[in-house]
Amino acid sequence: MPKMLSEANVKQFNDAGYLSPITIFTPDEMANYRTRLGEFETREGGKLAGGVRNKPHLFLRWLYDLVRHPKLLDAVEDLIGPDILLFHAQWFIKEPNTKDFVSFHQDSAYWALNEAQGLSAWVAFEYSGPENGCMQVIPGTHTVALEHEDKLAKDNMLWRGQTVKHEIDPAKAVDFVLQPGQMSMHHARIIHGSGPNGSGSRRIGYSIRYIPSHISRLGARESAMLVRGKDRGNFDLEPAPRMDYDPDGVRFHAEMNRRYMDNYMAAQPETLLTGTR
Ligand SMILES: O=C(O)CCC(=O)C(=O)O
Repeated sequence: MPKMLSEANVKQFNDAGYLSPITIFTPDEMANYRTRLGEFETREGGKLAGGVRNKPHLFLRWLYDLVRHPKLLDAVEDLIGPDILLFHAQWFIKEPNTKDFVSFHQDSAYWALNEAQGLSAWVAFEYSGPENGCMQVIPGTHTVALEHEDKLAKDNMLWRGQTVKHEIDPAKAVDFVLQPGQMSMHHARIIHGSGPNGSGSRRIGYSIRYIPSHISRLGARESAMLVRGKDRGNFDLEPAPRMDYDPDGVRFHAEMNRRYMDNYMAAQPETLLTGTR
């Protein structure tokens, strides 16, 4: 019996590679998180750029609580099992009337995992819809690893501009329309991307990558956070921050982020690593 989702939800995720929308946080909980994000942005001088986009739950206690929220983890457990590592997370924030976009890609293409398993929970801090460049997926594309190329572009929010070398039929794209406090979940291998924000309001999501703990990396050893169940020793385990801007957490984050970025920028595409092409 699933803990939070329905059997039909689980089947939909397995068949189509995504599930959306899923309501996790109450309006009060999300209003509080939204305020905390505003404080974080102010302290970081406005736009979250560079390393603070990656895994700031390593030094922000409120965000650490969010990524371990029992309801959120129940939904993740229903799809990937009880032993769960949080492998990575990233802010995807689009300001009003900006050109930022995300090229269509498969996450697993550059994650260098020994199996393309796991999912991203994309938590909406504000409304996200077609007007402000919500995420889109191409259903059923999570079964085959496809070739990618790095297409760096000024407004592409992906560090490598990775783009799937595969014709995308826009008519097949499904929009993830989310209210604040809802999330979508997409499979590590599903083709997804998003267009620019042509609206007057911000689009804010924290995309949290969860994998089963039996998964390992093919590249250099990295860190991950055990959020539920048993560890299998494949990653260095990340400690909990005791408070916001915990000095140990800030130091740890800087080191882990450097390691993550080095590996990410050097990673070979999945098609070459696993010979799945
Ligand atoms: O936020 C977006 O538009 C894309 C996010 C994304 O690529 C991801 O969460 O894997």
